[in-house]
Amino acid sequence: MKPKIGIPIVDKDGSHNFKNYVNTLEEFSGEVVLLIRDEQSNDDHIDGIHGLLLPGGGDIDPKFYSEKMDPRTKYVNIDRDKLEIDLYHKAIAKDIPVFGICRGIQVMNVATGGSLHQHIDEHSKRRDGTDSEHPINIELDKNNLIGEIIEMEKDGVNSAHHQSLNKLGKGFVVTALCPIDDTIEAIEDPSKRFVVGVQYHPERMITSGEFKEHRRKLFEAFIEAAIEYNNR
Ligand SMILES: [Mn+2]
Repeated sequence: MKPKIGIPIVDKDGSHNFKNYVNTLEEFSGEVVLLIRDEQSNDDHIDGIHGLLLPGGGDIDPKFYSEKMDPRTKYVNIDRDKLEIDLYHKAIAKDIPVFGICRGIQVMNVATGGSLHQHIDEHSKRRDGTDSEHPINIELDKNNLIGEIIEMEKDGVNSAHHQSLNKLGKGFVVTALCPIDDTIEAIEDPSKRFVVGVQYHPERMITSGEFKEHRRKLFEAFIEAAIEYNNR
């Protein structure tokens, strides 16, 4: 049986923007469930899923980490912030595997009391709209998941974010950094079976051989964790 992977959606028409995530999860044998909050019953259907994917998107309202809005903070959607923070806590309470991508790693951090840099210059997309790229150093020495999954201390990733993690959320360890400026590129909660966040976009890392491998390894590991959760 394919594991069911939930992706939070605040409005039904929003599903179109999540095509990349849906296609990638299906490619690695996940069944995608869109977690649309039902206002009538307030049921978010978390009970039926075996993994939670927190996808990319606009910025989180800085009130969730007690800071004033920087004018460069953009595309804020409070309903989405609330839904994703709430689903994160519900998933954690049940030890459901969580994989956060870009905005997703930021949601995980803010949900646990961490904060964000509201604007950094060097990690955005290129002027032509394509993802930029930079090296990452992966922590291999601490028995962490990403070290085990990627099995390389140095790799390259894409980059398309203008915010980044500042104060780390409770329970997390940093497992990958950009060596140029020490921007946090991956975190995980070692007390959980699979709670991993990455600042880059593995679902879009399909261009070169090396990137492809990184993408495959991460998604296979997430799906594997969801299968294990389902079989527990
Ligand atoms: Mn980056």
